[in-house]
Amino acid sequence: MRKNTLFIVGYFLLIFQIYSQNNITPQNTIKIERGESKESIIYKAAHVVPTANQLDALRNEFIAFIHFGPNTFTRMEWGNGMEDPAVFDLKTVDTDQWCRSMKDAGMKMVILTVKHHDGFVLWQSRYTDHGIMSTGFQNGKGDILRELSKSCKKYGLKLGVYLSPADLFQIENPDGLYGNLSKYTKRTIPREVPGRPFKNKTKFEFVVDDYNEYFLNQLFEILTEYGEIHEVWFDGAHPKRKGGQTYNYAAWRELIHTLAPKAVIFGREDIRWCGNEAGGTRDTEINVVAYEVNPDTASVFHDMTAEDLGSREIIYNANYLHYQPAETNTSIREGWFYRDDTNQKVRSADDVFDIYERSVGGNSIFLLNIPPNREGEFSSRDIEVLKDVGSRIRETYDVNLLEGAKGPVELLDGNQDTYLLLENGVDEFVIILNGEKTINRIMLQEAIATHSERVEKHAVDAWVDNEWREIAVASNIGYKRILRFPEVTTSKIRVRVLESRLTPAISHISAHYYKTRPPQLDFSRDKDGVVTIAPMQTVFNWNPIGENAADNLNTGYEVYYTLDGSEPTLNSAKYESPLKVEYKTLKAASYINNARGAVRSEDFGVVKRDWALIGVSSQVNNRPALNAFDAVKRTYWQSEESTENPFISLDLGEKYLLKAFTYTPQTFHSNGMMASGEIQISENGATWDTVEKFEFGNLINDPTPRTHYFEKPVTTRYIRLLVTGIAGVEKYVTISEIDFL
Ligand code: FUL
Repeated sequence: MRKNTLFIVGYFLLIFQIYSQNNITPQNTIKIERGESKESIIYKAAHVVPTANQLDALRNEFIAFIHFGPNTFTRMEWGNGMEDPAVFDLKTVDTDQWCRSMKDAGMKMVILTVKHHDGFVLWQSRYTDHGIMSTGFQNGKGDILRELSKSCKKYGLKLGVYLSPADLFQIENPDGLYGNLSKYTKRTIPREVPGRPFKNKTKFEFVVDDYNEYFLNQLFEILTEYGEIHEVWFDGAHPKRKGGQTYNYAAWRELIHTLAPKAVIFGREDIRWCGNEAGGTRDTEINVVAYEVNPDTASVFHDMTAEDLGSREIIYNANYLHYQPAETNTSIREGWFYRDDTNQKVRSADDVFDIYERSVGGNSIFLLNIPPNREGEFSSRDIEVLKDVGSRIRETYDVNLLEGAKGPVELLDGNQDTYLLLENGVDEFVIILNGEKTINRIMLQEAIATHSERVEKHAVDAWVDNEWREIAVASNIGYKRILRFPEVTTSKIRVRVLESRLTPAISHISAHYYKTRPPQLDFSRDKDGVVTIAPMQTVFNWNPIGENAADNLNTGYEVYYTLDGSEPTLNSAKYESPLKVEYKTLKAASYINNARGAVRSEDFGVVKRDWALIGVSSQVNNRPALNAFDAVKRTYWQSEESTENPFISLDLGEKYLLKAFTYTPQTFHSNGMMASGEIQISENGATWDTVEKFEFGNLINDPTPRTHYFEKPVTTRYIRLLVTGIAGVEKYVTISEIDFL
């Protein structure tokens, strides 16, 4: 009796503590006090909500990135800042065509790299000559941002700008402003330039140095002269730094908030990077994230790339809780810039649609890069993919199979502002369909604007054979969760919230059907050159009760392939069992009846079985040089730390005619990435001649295989790879695989 009374009193005290401490209204950032109880922290987390701009950004869902500049012409991933502006040899540009394709894909906004790391500007800046004004394009009068902003208006797209804080032109050029150790003094932004007045008369005064002044002046131009800007994208990547240059972010932010009040800032407090450039979204992408310092006033870029940013365990140790959605950014092509239409791979529509469902349907924003080519257009291959993806999105998600269904009306009314509160012990709801329907997708949304993200785990059941069958389980919902499962025919579905923070508010449920296509294929080759072709194992965010989803979905298909570079058809060779492929391009596609899936193509080079190691600069104990050519991606060679250039020399067993070399980096960490090197050959394996030099950019963020095509093919048996540059600070190299084509 006494014990019970104490328990009840304790319980009420706890509730009182939570409510008295935390009688809070929803906010974008909430401070956690020292020694605060777990319950109180959860209470606060359940009140962290997006700003109006963040909510709009989430509702954009699918947006475009455009990487365009000197790299488009030099075919580099990163320029060095010393390029002659004339390399940007553009004759025509068709931004209407870009916008039409984005609309076809269902995108709502486009972000243009108005200045990438090389410092070259794509608009008519008053503050530099290093840009489009110094090229032959439209006699130096061209302005890509202007063209794009006009097309955006015409096609109803929002516009965003990527302005790289890292600026190699300003670093390398002797009069460059970056890291020039100039004094911090009071400066007026914008600095007036005779003959080029601004229509916008706003003036700012900031105490900044030369580079920050330059950056602010440029922000002023792009935020006032090109219509409403909806996103400003700050890249955290820095190929180089100089002079201890720091950024006056408080000034940048004040200027952005004043001049572009609708813009979200990427890389800072508004939008975070998802942490990879491959299109991966976390299984649990919670946008209520933990911060040590106040994200609204912090002066440095935050690393928000850890796997877990917002679970209970993480937020219990936070000083601030902040709402910050992730952007899942990736490129439709290998690399961020256009290179060519022969060797540069383009993602299939299957791939892009899969990323769409996992990112948008995983509580994040999908930012897909489509790099225009040297004619200033999207290449036809990219256009086809965008069209196909757009029609898949419309065909799947514009048809709601809960049309006419019965259940809580707030969930079915198509209005994101109405919601069902799961309170008073109710943690599930049932929807009665308008007859039997075959479905394989469910979409759920929470009322995040008012109630934050509260669901931590949920399950969906379908009524099959007179009982409930669980068809999907996932963690959070947030802005949007798309659940994917093998098709089921049912007349009733039930959603169960299994774990949550306070009372969840669900605003939407719909059911859909995606017509499954013949599966995408994957190749794997062993040391003997034998290739196995199998359906790609897509990552599904659901647990279909012990079933292997990918295998279930991928039935009834056949695979046809070619080895002569031609496109596979039903008349090509049929794949029955693994086959040896050496020195050839393998192209394969799956078929279900007459429908063909995406073509998978890969150049396979010299088989590595008879290769021998004839020299290596050094190797650490458990990472021997042999790992660099064992045909196993998991293992890698690591040289010892040294200031000397690492190298590895190989005997290929016999003479081969080689036209390219592929470097596959290890993906366990970002140290030891090979940024540049030389290919050397030898007659005897003793004396070496350099025949090729290569450079690879952006390996730390994007550790995908890189191929360097030789200027002239070489014939050799002995070959050496000399590493002349390593990305990052570590002075050793890591190589998962070397291949010669
Ligand atoms: C990275 C950059 O280094 C790449 O070149 C690209 O712009 C990508 C979006 O961000 O950090």
